[in-house]
Amino acid sequence: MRQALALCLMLGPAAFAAAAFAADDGHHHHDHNMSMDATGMVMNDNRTRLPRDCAEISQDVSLTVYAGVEFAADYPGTVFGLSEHIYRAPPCSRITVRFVNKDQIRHQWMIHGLPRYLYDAGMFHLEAAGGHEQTGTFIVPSDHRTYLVHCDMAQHMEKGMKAQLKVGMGDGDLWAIPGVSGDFVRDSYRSTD
Ligand SMILES: [Cu+2]
Repeated sequence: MRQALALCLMLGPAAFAAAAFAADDGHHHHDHNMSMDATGMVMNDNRTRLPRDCAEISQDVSLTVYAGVEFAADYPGTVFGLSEHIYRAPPCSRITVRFVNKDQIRHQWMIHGLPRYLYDAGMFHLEAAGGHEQTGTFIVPSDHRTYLVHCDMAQHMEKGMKAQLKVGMGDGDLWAIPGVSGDFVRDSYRSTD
């Protein structure tokens, strides 16, 4: 229950109701938007509801993403890491993410900017407790766009857990994606000045 309360402080009243429910049955809770247990949670899972601008699902895409400090080694200045910092998917595709946490602390794979009429706060969110994994699915709209993915635990994004999903051609690169853009790249060519 202590864990559930801590989660509520971060997520607000709706999460409190869900978390309290989960604590009551001791195992697993499902509602429209969230499933959670001791290994983590999946929020705003969507396998069936199409964005308004998609007539059908264009393709199924599967991603496996590992989180772990070992993946930070290649990027100076980072502490936490993801095995991949850039993902690609076609417009109107259905994306299933398997998020495997190799660390002993909690990590998240959270994507922003999805349609709010399908996803609360425009977000799809996997959270895996240390040593656990979570899998969930979401469907992206038809526009060519670059979406922010990050871990929302304090300081984790700033320390390396930032990534981007390019749907179609995307619409540019986000700032400070390890291996893609920002300080991590700038540092390496500054040394040749
Ligand atoms: Cu994290």
